[in-house]
Amino acid sequence: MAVQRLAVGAAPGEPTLRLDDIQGDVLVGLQKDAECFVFFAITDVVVFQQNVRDQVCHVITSTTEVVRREAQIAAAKAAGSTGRLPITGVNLGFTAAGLTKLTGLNLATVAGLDPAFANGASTRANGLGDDLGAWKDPFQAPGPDGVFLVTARTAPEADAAASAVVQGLGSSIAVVWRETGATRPQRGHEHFGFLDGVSQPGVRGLTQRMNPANPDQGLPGQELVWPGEFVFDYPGQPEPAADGSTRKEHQGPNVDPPLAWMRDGSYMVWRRLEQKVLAFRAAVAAESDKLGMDRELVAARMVGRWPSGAPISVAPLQDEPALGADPMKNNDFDFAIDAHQRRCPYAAHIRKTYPRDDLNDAGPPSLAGKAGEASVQTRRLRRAGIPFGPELRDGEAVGTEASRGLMFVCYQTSITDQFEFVQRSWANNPDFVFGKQRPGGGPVTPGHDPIIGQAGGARTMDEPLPNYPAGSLRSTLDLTTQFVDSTGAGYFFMPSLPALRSGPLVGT
Ligand code: N7H
Repeated sequence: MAVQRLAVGAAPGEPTLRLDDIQGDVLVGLQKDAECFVFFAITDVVVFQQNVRDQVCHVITSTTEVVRREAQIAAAKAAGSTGRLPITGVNLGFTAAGLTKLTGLNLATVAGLDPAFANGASTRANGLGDDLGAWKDPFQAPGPDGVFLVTARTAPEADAAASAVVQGLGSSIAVVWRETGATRPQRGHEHFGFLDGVSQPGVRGLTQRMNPANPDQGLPGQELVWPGEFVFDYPGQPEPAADGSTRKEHQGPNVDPPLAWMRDGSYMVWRRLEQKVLAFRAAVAAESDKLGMDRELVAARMVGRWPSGAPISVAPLQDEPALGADPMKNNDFDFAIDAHQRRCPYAAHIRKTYPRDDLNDAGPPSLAGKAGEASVQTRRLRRAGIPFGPELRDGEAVGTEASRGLMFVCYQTSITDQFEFVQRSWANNPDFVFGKQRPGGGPVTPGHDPIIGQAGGARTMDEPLPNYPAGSLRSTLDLTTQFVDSTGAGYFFMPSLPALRSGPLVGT
């Protein structure tokens, strides 16, 4: 969670966030080394609502509490403690089906409700390239009504805390799926071996400014985003002016909650993404042999970072662990300076999912990437996933690998315009980033995001071979399989704490 320094309290011209009311996972993240997700169906609405009011509400972890815990952890570390504090966190979300049961509303008639959320994850799966047939039964339509997120410092502690919450709800719910993830022995690294959680959008009103050279950033390179992109009833990003320019420090229109009680809530995307580690390694080995490249370099070119987290845009040829570990440096780069993907391929995972100033401008050349970047900032996600499944064991082989991967979580105020847009229009789209030229002229087709891009078959990525610092050798990464497969997903709404205490959601 060193991804942002917190400075609660609004800077002049920025909104004051109602941190007591926003659930803790949304803007900061529940502290965790383990997390149990409990998906449930509501079987008795009235009893469930009463139990939420009486028993669950007061155990939901707010953002204020998460911020307090961050300070507590920092103080313990400063005092030389290396152990983990015995902290548990609980958050709660509902699908559209769950909200319909609780409120009796016909969500189809609610103006402004995100269509992706209203229709549910399973109905959107095809459009994202998911293989619905591979999804676990509980996530097939109609899917669960809600989910508890229960975090702790160990898996047994998360499991025990989750069981206590479930017990408190008695027979008003039926658990349909329950799964616990945990940080890997190589802490913070996902199953392909890369440090995760390095880059997050900063949030105006919450993230401390650490870059004296740029008041629109938290840590150097971490753009500050208006909170309405993640939580309802705050200003969102500014809209571009007629010439395509924007003033980042000017707030955009308020992101109104579609229903009054959705104020201070956020949409959460949950995806159970299996990672085929052996298939990934086999593809990296075959492609590096073909290209005469070092394996680690090929894998780093696919991700856009080295295993340590060091960005290849800054360290193009070899890992620099000190760079990866330094939050003042590991996001301090842009892509427009790398016009011919010599340092980082256009389709590398981090360049596809957050192209920074890479988008071609609609505006005048003098804006140099800035207008494009303004639209990129409306596609940001606050990520909060956790790995699941065992470590790789001897005897596993391609095709018979154990189920392991990432339970991907992200927060936003529009699943359609944020998560789905990034997955569908960027990661899965071989033409994105559009309009790039080869060094000697001629168009570039960047290819798929080689980590999460879904094409239902063969995928390619342009220019795995670095032409750094100059050169124009053409190369293509050919991928015959996907290494990341969705095996379930859900779209949830995370209500504010006041909405869980009283109001139509809980029958008062
Ligand atoms: Fe990604 N990986 O291990 O390769 N991701 N991701 N992701 N991802 C990131 O910056 C990974 C997934 C984003 O701001 C890093 O935290 C894996 C989905 C975004 O520079 C690594 C899976 C989506 C960023 C991985 C997976 C995204 C990001 C670098 C699935 C959204 C920030 C560390 C199993 C559609 C980009 C870091 C930025 C970073 C990996 C899923 C999006 C190492 C294995 C589904 C926005």
